[in-house]
Amino acid sequence: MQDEDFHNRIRANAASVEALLADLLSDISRPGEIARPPRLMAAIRHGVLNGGKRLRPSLVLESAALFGAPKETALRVAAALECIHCYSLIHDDLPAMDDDDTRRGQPTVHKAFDEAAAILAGDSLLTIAFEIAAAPETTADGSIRASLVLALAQAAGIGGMAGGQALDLEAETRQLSEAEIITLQAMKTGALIRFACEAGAIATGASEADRLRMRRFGEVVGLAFQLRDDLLDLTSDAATLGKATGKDAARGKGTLPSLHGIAWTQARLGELIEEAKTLLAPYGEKAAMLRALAIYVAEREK
Ligand code: GRG
Repeated sequence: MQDEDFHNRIRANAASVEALLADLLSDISRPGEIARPPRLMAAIRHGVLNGGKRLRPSLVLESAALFGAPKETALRVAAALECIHCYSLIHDDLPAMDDDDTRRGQPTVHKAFDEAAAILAGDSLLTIAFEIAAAPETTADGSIRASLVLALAQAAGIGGMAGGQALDLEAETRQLSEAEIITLQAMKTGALIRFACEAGAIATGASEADRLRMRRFGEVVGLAFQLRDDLLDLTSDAATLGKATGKDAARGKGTLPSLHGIAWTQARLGELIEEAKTLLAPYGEKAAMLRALAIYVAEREK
């Protein structure tokens, strides 16, 4: 696939999900709601409609396209997942967690508004994600909606992202073993990415074999995402020699690139790209975009 086609498609994916998110997160109340507080909605939009890469939505849309899911289903699942991702970033930026002032080049939600607004914006995004997935507009098939909601809950919850964040906070007080680091990362960042890749198979009621194949593909992409993220951090910390904060240094000790070095990490990323290609091989050219996304995740510069 040509670079230009890939980037155009990523941009189109992002634009279509952002248009739906803007609609779903507008000030206008939906049926079943009593009212939408304008300041809460403004805080929510500040945390969502602010220029993320929309990687997870693109993975959902492309896995859905591979299995022939209706576009509306794919877009709504992508939007639901991005709401959960944005909630996690808003809460992660709070003083009780990572204590960050900027995100995606703008003030974090608690800086632009206040801490209570950021907590409530995150809570609301987590909740609306399930409302979006569970609504009949997602698909008329109730059992597929239930499967999507279940998988989304498992990815976001105790055994997924929230549990991974808890382990990550523990890592600030003690050195984790390599096995613990791998588990933490599979949960904290891997679980949502795995869901994104599996979503197309779930949304179309694909065979168990297809679902498991896409689940493994998602694990591989999640691992590559984290390794690349940690490698970018390691090389930018080295470039800013000694400018890393104590918190950055504590986190840096808990990554695979910091344990094994840059050459090992690059070799591992190469292996993961190969595994991703092997997993997608049965789908042939139909999986070209997912293949390109796996490579992009492993090689991206930001
Ligand atoms: C608060 C329950 C809870 C969980 C937070 C994912 C997470 C758990 C925190 C994010 C911390 C962080 C910056 C981790 C590094 C990897 C990561 C998830 C980066 C952000 O994802 P991108 O690069 O971001 O896809 P954009 O802005 O493009 O959406």
